[in-house]
Amino acid sequence: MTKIEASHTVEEEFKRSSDFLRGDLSSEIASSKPSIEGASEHLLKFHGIYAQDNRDVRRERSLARETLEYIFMVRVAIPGGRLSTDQWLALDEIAEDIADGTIRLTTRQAVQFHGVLKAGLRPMAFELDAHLMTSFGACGDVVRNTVMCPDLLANGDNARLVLMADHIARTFKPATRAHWEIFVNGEKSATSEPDNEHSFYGETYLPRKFKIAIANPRENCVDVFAQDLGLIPATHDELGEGFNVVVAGGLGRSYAHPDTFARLADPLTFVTYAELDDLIRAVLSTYRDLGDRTDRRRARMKYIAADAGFEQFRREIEERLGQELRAPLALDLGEADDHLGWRELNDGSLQLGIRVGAGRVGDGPDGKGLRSALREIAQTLRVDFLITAQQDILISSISPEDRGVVERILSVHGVRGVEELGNVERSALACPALPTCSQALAEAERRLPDVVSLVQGELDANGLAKRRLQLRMTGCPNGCARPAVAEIGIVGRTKNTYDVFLGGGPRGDRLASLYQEKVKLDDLPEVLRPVLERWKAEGLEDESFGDFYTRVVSP
Ligand code: SRM
Ligand code: SF4
Repeated sequence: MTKIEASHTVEEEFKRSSDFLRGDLSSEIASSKPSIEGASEHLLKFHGIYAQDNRDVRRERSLARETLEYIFMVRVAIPGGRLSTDQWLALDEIAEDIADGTIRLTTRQAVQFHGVLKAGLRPMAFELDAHLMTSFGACGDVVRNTVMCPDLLANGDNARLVLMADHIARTFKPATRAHWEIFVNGEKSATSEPDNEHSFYGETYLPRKFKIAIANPRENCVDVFAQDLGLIPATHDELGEGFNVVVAGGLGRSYAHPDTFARLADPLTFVTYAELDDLIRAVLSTYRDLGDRTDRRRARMKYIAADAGFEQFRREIEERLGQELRAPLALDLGEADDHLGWRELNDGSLQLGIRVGAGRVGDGPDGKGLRSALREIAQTLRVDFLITAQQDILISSISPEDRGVVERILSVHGVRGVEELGNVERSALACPALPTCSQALAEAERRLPDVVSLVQGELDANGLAKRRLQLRMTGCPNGCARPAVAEIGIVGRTKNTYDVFLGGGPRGDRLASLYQEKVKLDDLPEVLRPVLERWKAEGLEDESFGDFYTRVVSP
């Protein structure tokens, strides 16, 4: 395969001349300017930080010739989404003291803080480091936060598997000490890291981000086919335990670039535990060397596989590995488990999954709400917290005798149990979009409750109230809440309109197709009514909406 030869993007030069992600960040952070721009803004992303402005006041400030309201978003990488009570309490304190009072759980089991001022960046990094967390590598052209089915973590009897998300995070995190020097104060850092950058990253790191997920072999709650590299535990008759590996997925698209598209990952091979790191390195080096560094919109690994053909892509990985890849084993991934409600774990302890609307953990104006409830639980009991890829939170390792304490605290704070939720609400996802995301074309998280009511209302009116329906909404086609694989995907097109995609499903193994363009949210019930009516009339018993749509309406 050949390398794309043309002039590289300016971002490539920013990386190359940054002395392993240092650039001018130290002086920029110390300056009195409220914002950070240019090369430093790009480098900042590797440190998990996005320079943003409050878009709700952008226009009025511009008209009044005032400076914009500059704020930062900080993303904390949390491998597999697992946190101790101390870590949760530290995040809660950061939300209160440094950010906008909320903790935003992400679709990759990480945490985001919004509304952070520049002066808060160093104190936050220091606080995170003191609790063995970091925002470093949560964004940027590197291996991102590794997601993992919470059931593998909390119920796992295979010690190697339980540690896998941590192992990947440690092995593939950039090794430069830049973050600790700039933000945490080098030598004193608790999570001190080695000095030399990995050879597989080099000076210019990857062409763009790279995403890894570890799925439960029984259910696809992590959307493993949306990843650059997905690992699905499997057992080979002769070789024993290991992973089926799928590669070259990705969901982002851009309206302005018609040659961008969503792609599902394809099965690549089966590897044993001992072979895994070398395989990941071979895939990463293929991507590092052959990814398009001339156009960031087409720089993801999926485009190498799509442009060259999957067989050619596979051969390139084999060449780098120095051996033939064996065939993958058969896959049988079921529908995603949302992990909500009470369940007993293998060790006899209990777990409670709580729905978090669009991942936003906060309190109401009366000071009561999910954030306070979780804080009180963390202060009272020694439990684990697990963030799911559905933006929800699980309280895990609860002693059976403490169940009443947890229930009382949640009820005092008005946190609803899963049995009180409507079926659409139960699985709906939305990205942050306005007012923080610079790429948002339309609202998402803030309008999700209205959209859920509209769609649930339509189900109720059609006698479908008890049927599950998976709805995901984003403010643009980058697809951060993974609408491209949802039964109903609502994707921001203009300020007030959305493209509606139908036909994905909870197994995450099928792309939804465009059903109608430029729909106003108020018109959604009318737009969906004909297909929902057909689902009721023509659907097989227990056939999901996505399966029905793909079988009958748009085969
Ligand atoms: Fe995303 C960019 C939020 C998961 C595809 N994503 C962004 C930015 C950073 C906007 C920006 O570039 O300025 C958003 C921050 C907005 C804000 O104000 O907070 C953002 N993405 C999110 C989160 C928080 C959505 C959520 O509701 O939870 C998720 C954080 C994940 C994490 O913890 O690491 C998030 N983003 C995803 C996913 C889903 C996934 O990874 O499972 C995707 C689709 C999968 C994929 O990567 O193909 C996704 N985000 C994108 C893209 C398109 C990338 C592409 O190459 O196609 C962008 C745009 C970009 O990178 O330039 C983007
Ligand atoms: Fe922003 Fe678009 Fe991602 Fe939503 S989908 S957070 S609008 S980049």
